Amino acid sequence: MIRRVRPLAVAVALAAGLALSRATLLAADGSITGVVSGQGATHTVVYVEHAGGSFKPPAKPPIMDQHGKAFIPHVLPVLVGTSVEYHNQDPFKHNVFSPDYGGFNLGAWGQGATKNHAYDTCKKAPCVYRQMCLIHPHMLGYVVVLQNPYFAKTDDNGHYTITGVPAGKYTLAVWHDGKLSASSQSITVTAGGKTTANFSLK
Ligand SMILES: [Cu+2]
Repeated sequence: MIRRVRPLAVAVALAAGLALSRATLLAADGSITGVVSGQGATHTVVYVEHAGGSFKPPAKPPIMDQHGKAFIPHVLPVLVGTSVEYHNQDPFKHNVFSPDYGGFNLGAWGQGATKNHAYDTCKKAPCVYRQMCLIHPHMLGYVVVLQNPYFAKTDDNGHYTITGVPAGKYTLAVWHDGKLSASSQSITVTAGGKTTANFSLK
């Protein structure tokens, strides 16, 4: 009888062990949420200044669109090493260049075509690259290159949520496209917990 039960018991124990380690892995992450007030616009990035480990850029490049003579989104936060895909949806040519950190110029192209640029040379994040167009000098956007993937943009009401953050102590900072700023904050993320951090831009 024991002989017949034992393999099953081992299998059950193994499965339970696997399920437990998976649950432990998932529960080891927490989230950071809060409100950024006094922003007057929705173009605020909340980000963990530095996190240990190495991070892989997303396989699917985020898109920076040129539409209605504007960069959309106006602010695009990315993990260092990320390749950004540039689109042109207007029925005329746009150019993309940035004068920052040595600069780059992707040239000019018409509707429908796409170009990529990899933001892989940022040595000390955050690196803020202004997005500009030689053909339309009033166009201005931003790519904010960050050290780790724990960042979020605020919504229309200033709310933000950063999920999947490993438990630990971090410095949380904000970046705003205007002249506004706020002091960074020391925070602790706990396994499965929700840490609240609010900012007031001045
Ligand atoms: Cu343009």
